[in-house]
Amino acid sequence: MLAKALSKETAIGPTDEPAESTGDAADVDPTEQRCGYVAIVGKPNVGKSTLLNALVGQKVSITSRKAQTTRHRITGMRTVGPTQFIFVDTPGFQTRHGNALNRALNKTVMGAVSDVDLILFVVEAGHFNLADAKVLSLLPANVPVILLANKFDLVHRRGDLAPWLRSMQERHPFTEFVPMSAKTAKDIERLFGICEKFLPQQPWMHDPDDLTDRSERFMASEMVREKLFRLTGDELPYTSTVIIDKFEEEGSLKRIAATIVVEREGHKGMVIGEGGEKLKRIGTEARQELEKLWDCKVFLELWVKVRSGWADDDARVRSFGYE
Ligand SMILES: Nc1nc2c(ncn2[C@@H]2O[C@H](COP(=O)(O)OP(=O)(O)OP(=O)(O)O)[C@@H](O)[C@H]2O)c(=O)[nH]1
Ligand SMILES: [Mg+2]
Repeated sequence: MLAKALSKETAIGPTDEPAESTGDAADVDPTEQRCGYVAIVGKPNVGKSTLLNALVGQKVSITSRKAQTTRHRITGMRTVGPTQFIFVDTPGFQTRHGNALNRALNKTVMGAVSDVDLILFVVEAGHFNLADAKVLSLLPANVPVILLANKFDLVHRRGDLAPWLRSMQERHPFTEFVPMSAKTAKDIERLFGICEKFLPQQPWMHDPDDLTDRSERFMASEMVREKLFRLTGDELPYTSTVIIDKFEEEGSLKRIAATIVVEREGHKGMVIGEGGEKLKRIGTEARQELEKLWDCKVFLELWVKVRSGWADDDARVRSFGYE
């Protein structure tokens, strides 16, 4: 499990300020502790993972301007005073193609919302379309839902938001409306206060320094995937994935070998780039992030393989680690 014993530079607060330190377990009487699950759901690309990272104060979930970045249920924890928040980031709910990968992603979303104390339903402030409506229709009736109108910084005429908010009120009995930006520290602080009252009084489930329940191996594959998403143009379809072939530790060095799996021979060239330039950059940037995250030296070796039709093949999708 990845804990907070990480280098100071990795502390990415929502903006320039590093995240405030978490509570000291010894200071809080277990009978006064609060702890609970908060699921973050919404259509692709609305900023769910950006929000999770800001709430946790560290990058535990990868982000990009492309849709379908998150493909797993990713838990991030933060303990503030007597309260331990366990946030659950989810893939953006897929409404377009019904391939095996998208079915697996949607199953992950549904599994994540079934047993939580609170749901943050994330939309882009001022927008609501069929894809948002589909996600909303799937939320369980017995869990409080907060409407989180994200990317508020992009709304130029804020007065226009009032009629939109009224129309949203008619769509679902939301417990609260929170217009905010996942990239603004003050908004993130405010959100903790809003969510706290929904969490039950019960002992913490994690060490207050834990950041995520995901393994280092998983973080390595995700970091490579993030760079792949960010450094290749829109031409590379989302049907690529990363598998870790080797993860070895030698003292303070981690040796990792990973394979980027793409669907077509042509995609392979896009990932490798001219003279191997693109692949080299993906590797360098992923290695640098991992070295910061773990505060140790990383040796990362990358390969590219073609597996045509993997995203349409249930067995293969499962074998690549999707539920
Ligand atoms: N302007 C602005 N951009 C934001 C905000 N929050 C997120 N973004 C951007 O929106 C894009 C998508 O962010 P992600 O956090 O990857 O979105 P997601 O909902 O997790 O996407 P999927 O995992 O694909 O479903 C990125 O380019 C973010 O930088 C915000 O509050 N304001
Ligand atoms: Mg995401």
